[in-house]
Amino acid sequence: MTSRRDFIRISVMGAGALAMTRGTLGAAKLLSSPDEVRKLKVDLKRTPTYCEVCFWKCAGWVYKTSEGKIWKIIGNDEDQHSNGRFCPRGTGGVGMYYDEDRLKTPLIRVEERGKQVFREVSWDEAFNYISGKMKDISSKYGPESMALFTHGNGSSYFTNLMKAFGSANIAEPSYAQCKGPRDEAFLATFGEEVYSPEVTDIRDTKCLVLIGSHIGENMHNGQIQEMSDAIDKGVTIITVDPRFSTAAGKSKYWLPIKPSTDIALLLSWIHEIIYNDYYDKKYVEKYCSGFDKLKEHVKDFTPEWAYGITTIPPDKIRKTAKEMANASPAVIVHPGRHVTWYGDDTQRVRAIAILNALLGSWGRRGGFYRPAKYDVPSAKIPKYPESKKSWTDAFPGKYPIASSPVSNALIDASIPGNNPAYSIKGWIVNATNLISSIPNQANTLKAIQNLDLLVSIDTMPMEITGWADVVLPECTYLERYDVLRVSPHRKPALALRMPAAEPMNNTRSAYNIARGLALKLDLGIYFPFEKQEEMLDWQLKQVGSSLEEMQRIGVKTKEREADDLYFAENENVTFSTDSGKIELYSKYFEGAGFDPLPKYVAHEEPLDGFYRLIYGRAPMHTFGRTSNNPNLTDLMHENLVWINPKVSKEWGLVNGQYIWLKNQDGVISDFPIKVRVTERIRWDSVYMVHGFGHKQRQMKRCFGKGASDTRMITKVLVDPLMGGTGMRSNFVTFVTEKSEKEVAS
Ligand SMILES: Nc1nc2c(c(=O)[nH]1)N[C@H]1C(S)=C(S)[C@@H](COP(=O)(O)OP(=O)(O)OC[C@H]3O[C@@H](n4cnc5c(=O)[nH]c(N)nc54)[C@H](O)[C@@H]3O)O[C@H]1N2
Ligand SMILES: Nc1nc2c(c(=O)[nH]1)N[C@H]1C(S)=C(S)[C@@H](COP(=O)(O)OP(=O)(O)OC[C@H]3O[C@@H](n4cnc5c(=O)[nH]c(N)nc54)[C@H](O)[C@@H]3O)O[C@H]1N2
Ligand code: SF4
Ligand SMILES: [Mo]
Repeated sequence: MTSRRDFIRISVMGAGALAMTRGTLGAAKLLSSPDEVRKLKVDLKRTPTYCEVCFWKCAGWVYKTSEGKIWKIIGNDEDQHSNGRFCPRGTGGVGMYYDEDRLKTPLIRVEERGKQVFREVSWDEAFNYISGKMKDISSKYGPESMALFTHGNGSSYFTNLMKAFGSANIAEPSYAQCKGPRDEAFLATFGEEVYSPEVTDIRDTKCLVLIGSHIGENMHNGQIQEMSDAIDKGVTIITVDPRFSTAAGKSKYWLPIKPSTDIALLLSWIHEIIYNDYYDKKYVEKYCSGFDKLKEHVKDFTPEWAYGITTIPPDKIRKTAKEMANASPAVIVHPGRHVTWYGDDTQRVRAIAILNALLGSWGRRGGFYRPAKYDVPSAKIPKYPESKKSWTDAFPGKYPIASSPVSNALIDASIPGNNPAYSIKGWIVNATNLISSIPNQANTLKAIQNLDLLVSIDTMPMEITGWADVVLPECTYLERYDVLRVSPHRKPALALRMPAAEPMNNTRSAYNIARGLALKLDLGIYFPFEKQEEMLDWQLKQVGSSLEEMQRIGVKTKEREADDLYFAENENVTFSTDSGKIELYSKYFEGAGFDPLPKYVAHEEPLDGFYRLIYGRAPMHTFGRTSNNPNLTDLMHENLVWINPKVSKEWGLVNGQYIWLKNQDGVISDFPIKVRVTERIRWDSVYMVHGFGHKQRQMKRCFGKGASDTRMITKVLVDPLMGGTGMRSNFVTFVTEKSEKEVAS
């Protein structure tokens, strides 16, 4: 069994390598370990923050040099998300501040959309332009014809602005491109979602089942630390992945499943667990409904049946089912996070939820804990105007169980040819690079070409800014206050982000941008505090703290009100489902016209000479947002395409060779990608890391480096229940020489 030290090596390596990077940080000398930094802290000014490099939101301290330059970020020891330790990306976050390619001042487009000819303008002119267009759209089509796409911590301010304006069309890609199916599946089953950070009690688990979740490359900090601790305590890990992931390397069982067949494996595990009486009878009897129907449903889904579909041998299915049962209830079948894979994703995650229920892991130590959080009041503002229409009215009846707005539905509603019942005419896009986060780029661009207004708020000249009418430069997280972090965890906690430096150039914080726009739209009453810090201080005082206290401590944790992290023995629990029980059989899905129990349906297979394109994360990057980060490009500057040796031999491809990828619709990657020949991927698939292949020349370090998976994802399998975009439905072949025509296109 590998040790914890070995598993988190990448994190240490990352920090070490960063410490050795060149002058980009502007500091004379960089130290290599947080301990050394801690020793020095008495001499240095430190400012609390929480990280914005990914959405785990680790809290930490920003240190400055004696000359006042931002120097180093380390974890806050009090913080449950980080336990005092940042991942390499978080440590490298300083590079976001020092990136010389950052957006510097507001811009207004002067030529055709996409040509990227802009003029520099003042904030006042930019706000006048945007508010004028928004008022036009509102008077012609109604305020509901504006939509907001947003991700990250500025979201709440733009959400407030949009709601005050009269539109509820507010979508985050973290729903329909990420965890939406899992949230809906867990809501339908347990009446509760799994939140972020996930409420998986990994540190105390005895058996961890990872269905595609590639923890170790997926570097969500607290999660990876808990997994390392569990490894040290001898946890059994079962990894289901067509690729030998980092997690597979730490696993007792690696099940190299044929992609897209996971539901069959899950059904056969459920079969094994029920028909061998492995399930937690007391728990199922007390808390669950629909057991008999489930039992009948999985009657024929034997390991032999699943073998024919998944290529996983029956004895392995049996053994792994037994392992789960032995560990029950301290077992976690991980719900995953980015789960929009094949369009049947809500049903796949429902099977995962059902399996957890049978094993009695929900609400149990080593399974899923009950989270707790601070209840921080929002500023007192007038009631929002009633929105007469919302995204659900654009295509009535579509995605009936979606509990959040679906980004791709809003995009589709912006294309008049789709005949939406009403059209979206203007977008505000905050901190999301829709060109690379939404599949089927041609569709997104078509929507953009039909808009009356596109505003992009970003820190970097990313692809989306190139299509905008107005670009508003936000300062980085190191230069601003932000919402208080109140994410649920084992104990309620608050974390503060405050500026460690003045906003560079002519940039502003999301709060100031949203409030500035609100004032121009005569909606200033919805932003009653002129200064964000006044609002934070007011909020903190409502929960017994203050800005002054939080500036000193960064993170405030309190004890839970009751000792209820797990269900008590024989506790009577009412679940927030229709029946008050854990619904193994979902009447809710049935009522909406969907399968009440998950079914396996076969997916399309690659044609000869084509391979399924699968993708994932690299430890040192977050999507495409870090691709130009001077610290992180030092660690990884391009992605590679993983190809099985059998395939490379057939094609005469060698390690290190650059090739282009071409998909089933004839789309060719914009840039060549380097081949990595490896046994670690099945022969029927190829793998690459998401977030590379940037086309924006303004980002000098990452332009043209590697290939974009999104460019190749032209076929999307949309989840009919909630609108999630399944993206692993594309097949690629290899182009070793690009013809002149292809290069020009
Ligand atoms: N093909 C493909 N598509 C995917 C995925 C995939 O793996 N493959 N993953 C999906 C998943 S799981 C998710 S969660 C989504 C994520 O999708 P996005 O949220 O779009 O993520 P990023 O691509 O990182 O884009 C973030 C944008 O925010 C900007 N930004 C960074 N910091 C700040 C800031 O402080 N303020 C402002 N205003 N802007 C900032 C960045 O420069 C960048 O333009 O993508 C989804 N789409
Ligand atoms: N370093 C780093 N960490 C991150 C992020 C980041 O950008 N960088 N992003 C964060 C975010 S927002 C998210 S949502 C998560 C996403 O991370 P996760 O939810 O852990 O992973 P996925 O992207 O769903 O899945 C990637 C894995 O699925 C495997 N896979 C592909 N097809 C199949 C299949 O058909 N069946 C099975 N069983 N496996 C398959 C791939 O080989 C790969 O190992 O990561 C988070 N953590
Ligand atoms: S996991 Fe890493 S990148 Fe994400 S918030 Fe934490 S330190 Fe930042
Ligand atoms: Mo995500």
